[in-house]
Amino acid sequence: MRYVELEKRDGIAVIRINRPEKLNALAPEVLEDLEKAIDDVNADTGIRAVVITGTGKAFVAGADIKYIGTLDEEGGYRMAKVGQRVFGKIEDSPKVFIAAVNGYALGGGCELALACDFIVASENAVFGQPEVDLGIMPGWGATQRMTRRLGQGWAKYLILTGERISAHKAYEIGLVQKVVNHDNLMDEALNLAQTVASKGPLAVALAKEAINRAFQLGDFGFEYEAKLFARTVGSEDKDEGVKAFFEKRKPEFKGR
Ligand code: DAK
Repeated sequence: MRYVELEKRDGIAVIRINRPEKLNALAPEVLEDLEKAIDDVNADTGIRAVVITGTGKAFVAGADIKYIGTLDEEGGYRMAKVGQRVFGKIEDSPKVFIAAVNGYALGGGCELALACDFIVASENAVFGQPEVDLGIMPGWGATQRMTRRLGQGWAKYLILTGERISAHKAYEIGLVQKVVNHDNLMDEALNLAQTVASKGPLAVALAKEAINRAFQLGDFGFEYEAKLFARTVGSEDKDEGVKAFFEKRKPEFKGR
């Protein structure tokens, strides 16, 4: 892959978007490489958690504006569908994805971070949905995922004004889960990845699924939670977790 590096160690994968000369802007070929990396980690049963980050001073400074300039309405729809498919593979994955935001996360970059389960930000990070400055609106999920995460007030504020906000402001409004010293960003993100990777894999995957569906299911969400909960209670992982608790040792989960 030309624009994305993929490393795996001890059950954790790191996907690094690597087009620093254009601030990691997501041109179609970059998105294609990102999809390949996501498909790879999703198919790898040895991987439990994934950290996505960027090379240089940007996480991702957006979709590629040069490419956007070439699109007509039909091309715009196709582009929306490709990005939504790729980001959907993150959201729907049974593995935990963490965005380690090292710098600019604008437009499609902020949408990529929003598709991840947690966002850990360097204190240098800048977030925003500046599409309206270009006369367009977000097309890779921000109107939906940001609204679900932050509520309509902040989603409208950020998407309709295009204002760029600091990591600390992003933390204050609940967009970001942790703000850390820039030099510690990867260590903090990897620690968080290791924490979730040490938990019951089935429990983590099913809890993520139930939370993902919280806004679609209405009251049926409680029934859905009960069904998924029952699967975890009937699992070998539960037997192991309970046994390990009383034996005062770390559990060895198998994900079933
Ligand atoms: N696309 C293409 N190139 C970009 C880019 C981008 N998003 N962002 C930066 N670059 C390029 C710059 O043009 C420059 O290239 P050269 O001039 O060196 O050839 C290089 O990266 C370095 O950028 P700067 O020289 O501007 O660097 P600075 O440090 O001065 O400024 C900046 C950094 C992040 C403040 C600035 O680059 C900036 O404002 N960039 C644009 C950020 C932005 O507006 N991002 C949102 C893009 S819109 C859709 C789906 C998705 C989307 C839209 C539609 N449909 C399905 C239809 C998503 C849209 C977006 O993401």
